[in-house]
Amino acid sequence: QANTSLLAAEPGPIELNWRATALVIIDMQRDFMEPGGFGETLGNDVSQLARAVKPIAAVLDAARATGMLVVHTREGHLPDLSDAPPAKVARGAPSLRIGDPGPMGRILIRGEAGHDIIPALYPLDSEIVIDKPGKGAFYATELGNLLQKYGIENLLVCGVTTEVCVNTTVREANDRGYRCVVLADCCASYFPEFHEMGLKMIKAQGGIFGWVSDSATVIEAIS
Ligand code: C5J
Repeated sequence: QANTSLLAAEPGPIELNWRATALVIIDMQRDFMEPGGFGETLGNDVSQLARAVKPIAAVLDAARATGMLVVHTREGHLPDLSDAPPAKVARGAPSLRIGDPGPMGRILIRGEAGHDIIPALYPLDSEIVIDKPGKGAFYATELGNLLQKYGIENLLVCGVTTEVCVNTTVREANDRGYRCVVLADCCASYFPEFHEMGLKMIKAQGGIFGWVSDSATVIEAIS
């Protein structure tokens, strides 16, 4: 594998130095993906997210084989909710609020079964796991420092949900100078139309927040 290659993407191809590129997998947690978690308590159809799992697993396998830096994120809060803004906890009309006991443990609380990453995409011990209290992966986390330490300039971004935590993280990363390539088939939303628009927002205006590509294109480029 060459260090640098041109990746087909929209709004146009992007030259990537793969040694300065990390795979970032956003919030593939049971609380969003499975019945009984945070996503479902908010009234969402969690089956909408399942389509992203296989493409992410394929990219993850390829990334692991090349030794690419892999970062997984998890949205959630401390058991005492001291990092959960009351305005977040109070939001909406969920059947269970953040911190309430549910079938997979307390909703969106670190250490509970529902907060953890789904078995199909479980991190290796050598991979970075970022616990984040917000939607963006940079807010109140060590992610920026870690990416700097590893000399990362580009992020391949996957995960859920496209318009919420993926978009927020991409916008944060873009403002910090990272070039983000979002892998369309590796993201999903409870609302298919938000997924489409979330991707369009990233690549519009000449790539105002970044680029959009897909799993097969990346796997071919790095394998
Ligand atoms: C949401 C996320 N949708 N990971 N979180 O609340 O996108």
